[in-house]
Amino acid sequence: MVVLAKPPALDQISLLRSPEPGAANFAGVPAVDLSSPDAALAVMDACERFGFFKIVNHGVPLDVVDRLEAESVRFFASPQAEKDASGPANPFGYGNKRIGRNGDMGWLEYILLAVDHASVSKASPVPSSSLLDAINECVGAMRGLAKSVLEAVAEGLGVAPRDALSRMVTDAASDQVFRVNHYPPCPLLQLLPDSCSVTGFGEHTDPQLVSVLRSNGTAGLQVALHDGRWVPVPPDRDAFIVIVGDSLQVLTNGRLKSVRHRVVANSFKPRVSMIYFAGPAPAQWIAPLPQLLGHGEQSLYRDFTWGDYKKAAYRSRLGDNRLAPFHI
Ligand code: GA4
Repeated sequence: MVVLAKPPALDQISLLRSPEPGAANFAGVPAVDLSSPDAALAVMDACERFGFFKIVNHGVPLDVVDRLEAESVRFFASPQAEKDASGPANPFGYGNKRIGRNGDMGWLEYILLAVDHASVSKASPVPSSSLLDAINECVGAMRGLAKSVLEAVAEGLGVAPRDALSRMVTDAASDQVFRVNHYPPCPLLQLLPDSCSVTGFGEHTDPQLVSVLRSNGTAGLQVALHDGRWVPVPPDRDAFIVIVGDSLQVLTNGRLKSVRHRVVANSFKPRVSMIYFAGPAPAQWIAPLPQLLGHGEQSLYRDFTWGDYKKAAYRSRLGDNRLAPFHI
């Protein structure tokens, strides 16, 4: 057995085997133009086959995302003591390496914020007003994309009304979260064998309905295909990535499946990503839409509310299968 000596700074962070080169006859990340007439079909097809896709031609002005990227880079470059003043994240605020409350660690720092309606909640600490303005602009745009995606999913599933899913996340009490992640370069990676990567953000599924992500031009995001093979998602500054979450899996009675994803650190380039997580109101029942249950078909899950699920999620480890205990 080969025992790898980890450089001390990586002590608590797990190492991964990189995906096999060319691990897939995977044709690449499916791209969907939400303004095209067949968008609903394309969204459904990508969600069913892969559980993720990228939105191109989305209409979000690039300066909106560029501004948040620049503000984030500025914040993460500020002195550690200033950053620490907005943390430690519990769960909201500035976080450094620690993810959640149960010992998960990654090679990143981040800001995690609660969103009320379409802007950051007054209760979430944001380091500066210019960063807050930039985040709020992005929240508005990415929330709009999540809404359009969920409308397309409803249409693709043949569910009426068209807002049957999207209204869960636009509801005044909906539980939305926004995070900005900064993965600093990890030069120590060069001391490890080529087949090894350092965990930036460990593998997990997102608990919400959908997540909308945008990153700078640095690679790192990887997604597990339904057959378990990991594939890299090449960075695309001009696109948004959509990821199916656990709640949408249950709402569709497993027809769509949440997708495991992770981020690996890069030795030279910093990665900055921003993600909007579209969750429902705490009292919302997460159960298959009645129109999707055929005659005599039963739910694959026992009924629970988003509040129940979230409570359970915060007791779990990042990589746990959080839906397993709800399976019938
Ligand atoms: C994963 C998706 C989102 O980033 C997040 C994460 C949350 C956190 O970072 O506080 C969790 C994780 C995420 C799922 C399980 C729990 C909670 C860390 C963790 C170990 C903000 C979310 O909603 O769930």
